[in-house]
Amino acid sequence: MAVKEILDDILEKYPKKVQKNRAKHVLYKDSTEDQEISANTRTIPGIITNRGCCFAGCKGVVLGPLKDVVHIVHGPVGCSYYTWGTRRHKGRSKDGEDNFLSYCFTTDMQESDIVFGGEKKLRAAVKEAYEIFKPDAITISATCPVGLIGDDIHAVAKDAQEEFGIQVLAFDCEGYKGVSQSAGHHIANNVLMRDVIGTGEVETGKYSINIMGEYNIGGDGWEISRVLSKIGYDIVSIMTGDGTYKELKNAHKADLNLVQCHRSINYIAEMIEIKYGTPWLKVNFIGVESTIETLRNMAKYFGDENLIQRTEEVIAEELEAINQPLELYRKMCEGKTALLYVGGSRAHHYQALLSDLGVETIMAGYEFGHRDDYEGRDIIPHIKMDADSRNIPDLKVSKDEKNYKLYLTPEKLEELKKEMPLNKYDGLIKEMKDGTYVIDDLNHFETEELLKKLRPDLFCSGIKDKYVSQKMGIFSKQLHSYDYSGPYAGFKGSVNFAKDISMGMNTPTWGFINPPWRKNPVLEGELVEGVEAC
Ligand code: CFM
Repeated sequence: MAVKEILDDILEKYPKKVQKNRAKHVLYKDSTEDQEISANTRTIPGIITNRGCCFAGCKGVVLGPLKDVVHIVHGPVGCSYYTWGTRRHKGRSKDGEDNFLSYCFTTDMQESDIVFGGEKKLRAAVKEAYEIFKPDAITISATCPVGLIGDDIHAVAKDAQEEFGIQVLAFDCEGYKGVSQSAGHHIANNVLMRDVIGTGEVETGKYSINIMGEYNIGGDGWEISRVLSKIGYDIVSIMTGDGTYKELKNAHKADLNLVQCHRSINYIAEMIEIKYGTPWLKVNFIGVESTIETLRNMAKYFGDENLIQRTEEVIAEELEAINQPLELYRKMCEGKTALLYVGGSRAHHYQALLSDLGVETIMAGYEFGHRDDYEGRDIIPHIKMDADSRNIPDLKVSKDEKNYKLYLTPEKLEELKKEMPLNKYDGLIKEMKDGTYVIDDLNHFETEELLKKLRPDLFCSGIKDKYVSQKMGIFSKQLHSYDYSGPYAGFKGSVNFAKDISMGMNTPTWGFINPPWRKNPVLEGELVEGVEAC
């Protein structure tokens, strides 16, 4: 079904210049060749892209879920609203703890602020927020106009910090800075690394871990935490889903860092190891088999017989609870095909879960993944610094003599590296079978072409292209928001996902879709099977 000519045919429809550019971002998997892909470059102007912006990556993705912090957006109200409820930041607080997730804070910049400057308004907003909510910390995120007119958000933050005696952190994350969300992740994470992590003094328990790159979409973080707590892990902090500023301050105390979304956080995991000695393990809690492998690797890292045994007990218990429903849904999913196009890591992670269900991924791509997300971590020294990387201030860290500690000897660590993904990850390309497609920064034109030509049973993507697909009669499951469902992580999450996609792919509704373009004689040969043209 998948043939290379399909890609060539799509590229041929572009003007010559665009064709040359896009050819570097698409790939037909062939394991007999050393394949390279171009990634993390700016979108061609005029193309309808699915990407978000730098501000969305900073405020919307990394900072937003921290529930005990007031996050002020300095900019027009739309920017604040867009990064507030849409990503479904879920956070529960214990009695007496702050939770500001239900509030949307903004300076609501107007034209006059753009002309005369918005600093005064920002100062007033920070003061008002402090006086009403008395949070432990406030963040200020800059949007495009702030950078263009040059408001000094750092001066405002510094003054407020002195006046109110709490941390006020400012982020230069204007939307246009860098390629899509991944630049924003980096800007947010660097400040958290520099000013927050390492400032706490809480004592940690046995088997202490941080869960990094987990944002609790649809409650994924809760499901992961449930299983880890059941085994006996002490979760020091989650960065940042259902996370808190208070816990994040102690992140340097853990004995192991788990990295779920490596795109958004691999460099911080690396910095924590340099500064505090904590190694990181690449984990994947999406999929039953991958969750089991992750749990076994974790137990092996700590090397405690009781923990290893407890891990096996919990795996057995969890499997017993899900095996029957999963088997039922597997029968409904077996043999189906999927296209995956999501931000920077889910197009990779969800292949594990789909494969558990017998669904084959025939195309996968990232909105803003870097070459290492596609080709594996070994490629990092060979990636040229692009112009956009210069927008992200380079943070250098060194050993913190007071807090540096090693859980394992360097020799033991090296030995374990041969057995598990410690401080490394393989890219998406290795995961894909020969004859499948890998496409970076897929745009709307290519999406439509691929859907028509490949006719998958499932298209996993986001809101911007969900209905393009469904109007063609192809079920689409949003992997960003989960279409208000979830959790999809861990054991129980796998059943939720299996149920949702089984229902979605098998509903007879698709047979009733009769879109107007079917009248078009050019497309008539490309009808979804079993549907009459109108
Ligand atoms: Fe990481 Fe994410 Fe993703 Fe990402 Fe995102 Fe998201 Fe995503 Mo939407 S942090 S890279 S910027 S896993 S919001 S929780 S689903 S694009 S694939």
